[in-house]
Parts: sequence; structure tokens; C-alpha cells
Amino acid sequence: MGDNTYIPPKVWIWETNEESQWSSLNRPIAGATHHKELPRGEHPLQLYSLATPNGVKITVMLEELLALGNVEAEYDAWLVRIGDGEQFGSGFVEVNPNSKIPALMDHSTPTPTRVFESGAILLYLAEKFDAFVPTEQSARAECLSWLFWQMGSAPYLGGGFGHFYHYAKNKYEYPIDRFAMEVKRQLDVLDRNLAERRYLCGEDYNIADIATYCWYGNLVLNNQYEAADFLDVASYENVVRWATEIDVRPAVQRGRRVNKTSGPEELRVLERHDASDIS
Ligand SMILES: N[C@@H](CCC(=O)N[C@@H](CS)C(=O)NCC(=O)O)C(=O)O
Repeated sequence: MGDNTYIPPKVWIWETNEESQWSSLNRPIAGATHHKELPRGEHPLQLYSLATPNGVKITVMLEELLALGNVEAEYDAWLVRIGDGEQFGSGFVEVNPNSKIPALMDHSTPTPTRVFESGAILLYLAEKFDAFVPTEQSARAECLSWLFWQMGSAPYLGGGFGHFYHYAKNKYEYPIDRFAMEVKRQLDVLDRNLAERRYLCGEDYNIADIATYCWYGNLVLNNQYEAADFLDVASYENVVRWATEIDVRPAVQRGRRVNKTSGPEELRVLERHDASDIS
């Protein structure tokens, strides 16, 4: 793969290769690979996750809700080690048939509610607690537009740019060039918007900021893919200003640590069941 002699066969065949650390996990079929029940803690909200950009969106949101005084946002956060294939366990697949973290169960509803897709989980929690999403129709439309924009852009940043620039063992110019171009265009979209506004939708911080900070915020703060120089992130001054402001929020600092398995040992909170788990 990667040289210009590759000719696609008539029918694609699944062949495992060692192109990246994720190769042994990626597969073209859905469904569970093994039986494994999910654990359940004492709080109504049960989160099954890992501190990736998509996972952190939800722990930041829950910590923000708790910071506002919503005691019903207390949650258990269970670690799902995607590098070990735990997202393919039968219990997890029942909560998310797409086998990706994050996934949430809400046991406070008349029958338990499952929610998957980080954008859907953010909106579910925002509606449940009436926080971090505007209620006025136009403001809400703006918030949902930026939230869905982020959800649509993440595959370019993470699945595209991050995969080929950072994770892939061999670096190929064509995909890196294509995805760097799109990521820079998206950074410019954000930068122009944030030139006029403090947060993505205006004066108020909301779920669109949480979702976007976890991807583009981390990228411009050089916490993602070690690509700050390559993408010249410093030139997106408004994005850097916005990300820096969000980054220091105490709830953001707490949420980033939940289900974290890498980085400094003292910052990792593998599972969270109580506020005291985050020291
Ligand atoms: N669109 C999904 C994407 C979730 C996603 O890609 N999760 C990754 C970690 S960030 C995952 O679980 N990967 C495991 C795998 O691909 O097997 C969302 O926003 O929730």
C-alpha cells in the first residue's frame, strides 16, 4: 500500500497488516466478538469510556453539570480499553452497536436509556439538565449547527489527519497532504468565527464548545498528534485564545483526567465513581 503500483482488486478482501497500532483491531464487520457483561455502579448515569477526545467530551460535560450543582449528574465512569478490544464485548455492544466509546446508560428513566455517539450524549445530558444548550430557537439552531459541524469534522481530524500523520507506521504524502489541507481549512472556519465571538455561539459556553475544544482545542494546545508546528496552529490566534480559556476551567481539568490511561501517572483517574476519586 502507498506506492503508485497498487491496483484495487475487483472485490476488496480483508487482509490484516501492520500499518498502524490499530490494525489488529480494525475489522469490516460489526457485532460482539466475546461475551462480557458491563459493570454497573450505584449512580443512575453509567459511562463506559476512555479519555480520548470523544470520551473526554462526556466527562467534561458531566463535571460541568456537577459544578453547576446538579447532584443528579453524579456518575460512574468505567474504563473501556479499546486497545484490548473491550468495545467488542457483548455488554458494550448492547449499549453501542457501533462498538466505539463513549457510551452512556441512564438508569433514572422508566426503562433504562442507552445513548451512543458523543454528540448525542452531550445533547441528551444538556436536555436532561437544561444546561449548556440554549432554549431560544435561533440560538439553539446555532449551537446544534456547531455541534454537528464538530461531529462531522472529527473523522477528518482524527480518522484522517491523525491516523496518517501520527499513528501510521509509514508516512505517505498523498493522504497527509489531503487531510492537512482539510484540517487547516476547518481551523480557519473556527478562527474566523472566533474572531467575532468569545465562544462558538456568542457569549455563552455550551456543548458545541465542549465538543470542539476536545478536538481542535487540544490540537492547537499541542496535546494532540504532536502536529502544532506542522499545522502552524499558532497562526489561528482566535482558536488558541478560545482553547486556552476553556482549558483552565476546573471542570475541564477534572473531566480530562477521567478514564485516562496515559500521561503522568498522578493525573490518571482510571475509573470515577465519586468526586473524591479526582484528587
Ligand atoms: N462518532 C463517534 C466516534 C467515537 C470513536 O471514534 N471512538 C473511538 C475512540 S475516540 C473508539 O472507540 N475506537 C475504537 C475502535 O474503533 O474500535 C462519537 O463521537 O462517539
